[in-house]
Amino acid sequence: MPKRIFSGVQPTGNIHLGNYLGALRNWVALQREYESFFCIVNLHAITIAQDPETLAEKTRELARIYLAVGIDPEVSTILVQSDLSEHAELTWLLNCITRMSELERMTQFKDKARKQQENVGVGLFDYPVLMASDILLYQTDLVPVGEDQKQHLELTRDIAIRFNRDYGETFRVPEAFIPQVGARIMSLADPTKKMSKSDEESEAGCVMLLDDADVVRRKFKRAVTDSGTEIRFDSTRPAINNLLTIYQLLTQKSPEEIEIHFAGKGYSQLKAELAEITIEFLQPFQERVSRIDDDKLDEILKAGAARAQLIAGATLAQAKHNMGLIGARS
Ligand code: ATP
Ligand code: LTN
Repeated sequence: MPKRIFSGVQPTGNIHLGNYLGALRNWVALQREYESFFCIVNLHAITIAQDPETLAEKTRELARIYLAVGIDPEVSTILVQSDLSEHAELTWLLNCITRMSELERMTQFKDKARKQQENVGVGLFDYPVLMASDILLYQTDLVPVGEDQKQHLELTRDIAIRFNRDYGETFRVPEAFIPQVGARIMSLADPTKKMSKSDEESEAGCVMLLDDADVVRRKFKRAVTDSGTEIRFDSTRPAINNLLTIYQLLTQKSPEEIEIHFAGKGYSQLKAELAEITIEFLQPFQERVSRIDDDKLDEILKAGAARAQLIAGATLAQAKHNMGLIGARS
């Protein structure tokens, strides 16, 4: 069987440079080496209340973003999670072998639950099991994600190993693919926090892929910097390190080249250059987003769901069979 990758992004808020540099960019780079499935995880999105109309719009916008960053629908499968009932159905089976204590340990749940206060939904608690179902349904080998998803991947592996042990070999045990550089892009407004689309306070620190040039310039201009003046990669200076990491990934230059380029220059020059480099990347990308027509998008998503269903359906049937979930004989 060919090696497979699977990954997903939630169609909530606006997709930012962190999502691109930590995840999407690597999907594009890996898609020709692996059989690839890229999902718009709208069932994950509803673990926090969403406005239905906005969610539907954001789902299609995210599909356009996948295409415009370079996911090629001829070689990769793009699917919307709710188009396949297998994701929710496998979640139920896996719920029955997952422990409360495992989910209580998830740091993303703890962070998000804190923000929700008394309105923490059962879905938010169960989020990692739905994610495990996504991955295991496709017999995935590799899951390209940012650093924040590492714990969820470890849980997915534990669930797969447990299921295989208790019910016989059913799922491939996946591995996380976390990039060495860019796995955790920090907020420009607070370099101790990751760039995040659901953190409303840090909107100023989050460069969105659909931001226009002036907004991008303003956000970089206002970026927090550390004390000191030297422009060097230095993990003890998180603000400058973050700006340089973004620079490195967008220009593909080596850290040495970048340090030489900025020797004797100041922070304002770095910020100004970084803004222009980002805009150069974003403008053609945004043009591609606006050029994808609705009918073409429908066609891609329908074909994606059909292709995905073949694999997801077979895995789910096997899992049900192995668990003894058999009724009328056909
Ligand atoms: P939220 O903050 O609302 O949870 P998010 O910005 O983390 O959202 P997700 O849809 O949860 O976005 O994540 C999509 C992908 O982007 C995941 O693979 C995640 O690991 C990656 N990612 C998210 N934020 C960053 C970041 N700051 N740096 C690198 N990768 C990131
Ligand atoms: N939880 C992930 C999104 C996600 C995902 C997946 C990523 C849902 N299902 C399967 C990889 C594989 C996040 O990025 N917040």
